[in-house]
Amino acid sequence: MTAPGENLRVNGARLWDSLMEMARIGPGVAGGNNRQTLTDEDGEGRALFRKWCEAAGCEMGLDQMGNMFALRPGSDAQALPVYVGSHLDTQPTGGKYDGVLGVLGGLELIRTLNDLGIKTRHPIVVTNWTNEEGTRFAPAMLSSGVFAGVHTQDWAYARQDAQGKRFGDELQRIGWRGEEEVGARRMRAFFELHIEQGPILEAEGKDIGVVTHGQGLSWMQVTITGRDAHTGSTPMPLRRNAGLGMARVLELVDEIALSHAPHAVGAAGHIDVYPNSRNVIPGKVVFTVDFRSPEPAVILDMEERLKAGAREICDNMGLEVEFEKVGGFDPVTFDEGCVAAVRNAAERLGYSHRDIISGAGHDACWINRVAPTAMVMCPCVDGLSHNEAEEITPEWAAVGADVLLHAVLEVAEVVE
Ligand code: HGY
Ligand code: MN
Ligand code: MN
Repeated sequence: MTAPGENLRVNGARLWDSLMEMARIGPGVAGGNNRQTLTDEDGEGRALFRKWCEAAGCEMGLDQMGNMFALRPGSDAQALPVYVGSHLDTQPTGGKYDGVLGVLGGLELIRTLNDLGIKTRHPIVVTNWTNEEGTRFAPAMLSSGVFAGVHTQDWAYARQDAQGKRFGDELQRIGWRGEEEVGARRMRAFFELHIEQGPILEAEGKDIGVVTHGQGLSWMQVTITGRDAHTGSTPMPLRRNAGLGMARVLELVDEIALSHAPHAVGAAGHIDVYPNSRNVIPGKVVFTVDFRSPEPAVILDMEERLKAGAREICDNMGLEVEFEKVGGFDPVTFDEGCVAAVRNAAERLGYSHRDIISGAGHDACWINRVAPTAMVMCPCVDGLSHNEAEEITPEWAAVGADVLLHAVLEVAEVVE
């Protein structure tokens, strides 16, 4: 088996065109995307991805969570496939590249092998994981989690969005519920190409992030209950203001995360205020605290201090408080062999690189439980993501896809 030549590169222009064409589906209001999971726009994006994969000679598989698997046969049908991929669903104010680069970078890998007539012993499969973002249906990485045995399919099907719609019903409605059993597939390895979603690679002028670990995550949903009352006629001492209670808890969240500087982070991105009327003191608020750290003990400490501190704040204000863990996973150590394949590829291609810990969660974090897994990262402008202004350069996209291609070929074994 010979390592592929250094001059083997993807077609960066074709990759960029595909990214721009996919970005036209589910446009946001400020140049990004709003292609939330299991919406009609998600269905449209899936159809376009399937069309492209079939045009590239792939056979499309679909499982009962709507995970898509585009198979390029290898010379040895018995060899376990090497999987690549990420997710096509976006945040409501998402960028054009978060997840999409990993799916279409995988497709570009197939297109390049087709162009050059390169055969591999192991089959190669490009994957689109359903509902990575977890924004419409919590938690994040829902379907790769079912695939890895972390969640049951029934539990996932019962997840509801803000309108009370069930995941399983919406998957059926858009026509992307497959028959294949979730998690039945066996993988030789899984590689995910993703934008960094942080500032390190761009600031250090590095082309590639060799992802050795992923930090852990905790999503704690907090419900604070006070009493709706008139904002004008209710004397201040008589108020039970759930909104004020939340404000004090959010201050505490910031304090807790900063106490574990420089790596821990904490914030609340999801906040519902009831009744959310200009002249009613909020009687109830529901918000989700997102804590992250590379160290499990730090995550536990942050969760415990949140609960103790929020209870004290609410007791002093005559408010009730309840907690529900709605998402979470431990820090991840990726497979050394696959990480080395990524590092070797960057070296061989002459791209600058550095080891990095992923700040964001990815499907790779769950798939790492069932297959040797690694990630390739490219920089993004100002480290900005989960924002419609998310931006990368065509060069960064192509370099990331080149490294993905060479890392996969090292494991999938090129045959003469
Ligand atoms: O939340 C995350 O880290 C990922 O973007 N879903
Ligand atoms: Mn992502
Ligand atoms: Mn994301």
